[in-house]
Amino acid sequence: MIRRIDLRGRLADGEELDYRALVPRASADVESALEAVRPICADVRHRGVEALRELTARFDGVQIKDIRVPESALRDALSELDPAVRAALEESIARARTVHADQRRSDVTTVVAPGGTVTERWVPVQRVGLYVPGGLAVYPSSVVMNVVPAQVAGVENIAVASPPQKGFGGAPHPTILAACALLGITEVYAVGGAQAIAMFAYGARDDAGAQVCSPVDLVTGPGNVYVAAAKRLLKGLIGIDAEAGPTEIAVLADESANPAHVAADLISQAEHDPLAASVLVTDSTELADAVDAELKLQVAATKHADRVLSALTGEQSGTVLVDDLAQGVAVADAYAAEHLEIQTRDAPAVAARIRNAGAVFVGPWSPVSLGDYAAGSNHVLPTGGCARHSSGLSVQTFLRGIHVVEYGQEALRAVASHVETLADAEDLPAHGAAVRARFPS
Ligand code: HSO
Ligand code: ZN
Repeated sequence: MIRRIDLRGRLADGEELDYRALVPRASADVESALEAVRPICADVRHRGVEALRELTARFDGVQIKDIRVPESALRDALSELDPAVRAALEESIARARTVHADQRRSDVTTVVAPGGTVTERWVPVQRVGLYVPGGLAVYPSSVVMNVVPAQVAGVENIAVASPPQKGFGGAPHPTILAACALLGITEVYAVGGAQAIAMFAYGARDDAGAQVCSPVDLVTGPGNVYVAAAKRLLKGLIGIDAEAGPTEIAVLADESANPAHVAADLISQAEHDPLAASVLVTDSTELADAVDAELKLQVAATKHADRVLSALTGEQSGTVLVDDLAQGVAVADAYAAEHLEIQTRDAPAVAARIRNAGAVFVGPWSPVSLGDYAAGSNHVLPTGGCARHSSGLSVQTFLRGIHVVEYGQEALRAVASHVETLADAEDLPAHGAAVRARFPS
């Protein structure tokens, strides 16, 4: 059911393989969503809450009076939350806090020369907007993954937006509200899609001119292609984490892997979206055949079989057959998966050779679903090959490192001639003069 890309023997034939062109990957189409999103952002910018109400009626089919969810609704959602879900969310939050606490940065002062220091001071972003997607599923776990690093970084002002749900009186899903309440978040908006990103970027006023949502400095969180397009459009005015695409899993496996587990993991991420990508990279045809057989069995029995089947049979998914694990590592690096599982003999050693991945899941007992909910790691990760240059959400996402430069008179004097020389070399003599003015001879 999943297509095969057979790379075996091709290196031996002397071929040079461009793995990035050979691995399965859907072409991202954020560009074509830009035109649809541009007027939406302009409308929110100019007409604020009024525009948000109209866009929400048009895109979500929900009439909302207030875009802001009352705090009482957050408290009610928490008190009505299933105790087992509450316990699971609490565990997820606790583990995420433990891991993210270790990402805190401390200020570092470097003495560059006698009397001359540069301090890197880590300062949290002041106000952030966290986007939690709705769509085919609801994601209280993504509330945790966005909020925890922001809170650990020390962000003072955190707002959350999530699409209103038809069945819930125009509020986001109650489990999302409950997760916000558990984390102490009180500012939540029932707004989704591109319009939510525009609301965060521009802020929004009501008809009477009252500020209902203040603009934020940074927006994070995954979303659909319109959310990604709005982020691209508004980047600069606001900071963004990444333009998230559909979720991806790659599994690098040898014949020691359990095919039932590999198939289950490929299906687990295919469940997100018909456009999700599931990629198996293996040097064992026996394993590939066994995974195929397992996929047939398991897809038939899975709840969201339709979208799983679309994802697995789409051009973005496939099994890549390689000569050996060394080539498997090269393929995995070229693919740069959002999630990469290593299901091989001596998995930690193979994992240590990986350079490009959003997150790596090592060995038979670390499935991606563990990381989605309760490993302590973050699940907002780079997709579409962006793991070649970017990391997932972390405390660092919410911090800025400010260089604080402090030189005394003698320290400046000691380096003044070099500053002047470089200023002259760039034909910017006023730069040199600014230093010389301090040392009249
Ligand atoms: N696998 C998704 C995150 C998620 N899974 C949320 C379940 N809920 C992207 O990393
Ligand atoms: Zn997932």
